[in-house]
Amino acid sequence: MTKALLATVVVLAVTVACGGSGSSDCTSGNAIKFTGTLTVKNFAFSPSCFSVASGATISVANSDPRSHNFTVKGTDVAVVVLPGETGKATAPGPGTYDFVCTIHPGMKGTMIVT
Ligand SMILES: [Cu+2]
Repeated sequence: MTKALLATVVVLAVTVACGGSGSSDCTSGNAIKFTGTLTVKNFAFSPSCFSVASGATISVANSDPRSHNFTVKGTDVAVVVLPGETGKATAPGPGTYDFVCTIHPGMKGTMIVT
């Protein structure tokens, strides 16, 4: 009985975490497990849908000849990355977050922090 109740609570928690304000169809089911580096190339983030552990270091490598930034909505994460350089950010607390380059609003993605 107690285990069944716990399982129900976990399912509800996961549903709420993934049904938040994320604007994309990035979910825990299709997010790529993050490997440490977020690449910026040709005005796009890769991967643009990933899962990462809270507190993990996110290296943002800019392969473009233009400056970009990695800004996570709803957090204080905002890292400027100059051409050819790599910036570092720390994954915030658990939740689903949209991120964007505020210089080029078309550059965006979603990360699921666990
Ligand atoms: Cu940019």
